[in-house]
Amino acid sequence: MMQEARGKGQETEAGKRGGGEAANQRITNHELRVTDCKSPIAKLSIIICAYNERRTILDAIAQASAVALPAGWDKEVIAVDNCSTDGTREMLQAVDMPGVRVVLHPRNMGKSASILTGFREAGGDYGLIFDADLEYEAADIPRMAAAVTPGETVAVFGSRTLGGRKIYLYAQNYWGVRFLTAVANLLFGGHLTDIATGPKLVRVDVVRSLKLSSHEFDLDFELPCKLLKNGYTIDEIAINYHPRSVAQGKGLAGWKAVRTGLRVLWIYLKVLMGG
Ligand SMILES: Nc1nc2c(ncn2[C@@H]2O[C@H](COP(=O)(O)OP(=O)(O)OP(=O)(O)O)[C@@H](O)[C@H]2O)c(=O)[nH]1
Ligand SMILES: [Mg+2]
Repeated sequence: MMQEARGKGQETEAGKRGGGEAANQRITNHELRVTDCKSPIAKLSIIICAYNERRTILDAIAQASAVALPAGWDKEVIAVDNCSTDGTREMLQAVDMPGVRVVLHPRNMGKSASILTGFREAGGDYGLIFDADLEYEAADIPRMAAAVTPGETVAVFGSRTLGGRKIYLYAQNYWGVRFLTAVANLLFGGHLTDIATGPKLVRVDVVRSLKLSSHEFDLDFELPCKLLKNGYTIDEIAINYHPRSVAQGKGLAGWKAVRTGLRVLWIYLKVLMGG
């Protein structure tokens, strides 16, 4: 088992690549320097994709809605239900909060399709993918926005491994992501530390300009590959991560994780060949 996720082994110098001696402290908001942000006004669309997440969906929306972004930033929350069958859909139908929009897919169309829907609906300059299962922290959203220089920054990814951290529950997941990240860097000339991370903040117009797949989870990997292939820079900051266990519903484990890894290599090949 890997190092326990909550509260250990995380880099303190957030926003800096390869911070080296990661102190045993979790990343906290006091390091934000939110007020230092020189950004002019920009809007962030927080995209929450949900499929059978009734335990966490309302918390995820409430937390995303409550985040205080750096000065000059506006925000909206877009929740996309991918035809959940566990009550998530009904919970979302009842959501009536200012700044929150709900989109309901007529059938399960794959996680990638939910993300594409979010970016299509986005009224912001930047879109940020925030998972509904709360494996990631809403508190990291302002930190990601603070890393943006509007007009210059194209993408900021939240990394779970920046600074040498190993905040995974399962060694297989950790090494699998390390391997897939290294291969993508090699093929597409990137310097990523965590290609599979959930929180990806990307300029909306750039996402819309890329031909992205709506199949299964392909977009998670296709997006960074296509950004790099098109010459865009992806910045990273260290973020917190609380992986759920298999007992808590984690899907990516065991043979499924191996099959997923093989599929990701196939996605890389397709992007390389121009697909
Ligand atoms: N699995 C799955 N997730 C979806 C789908 N549509 C939207 N999602 C959401 O996409 C987000 C990420 O999916 P997860 O299944 O947690 O992906 P993951 O974190 O890589 O895998 P886990 O290890 O299972 O947590 C969650 O908020 C899901 O609810 C879908 O069709 N399938
Ligand atoms: Mg998850």
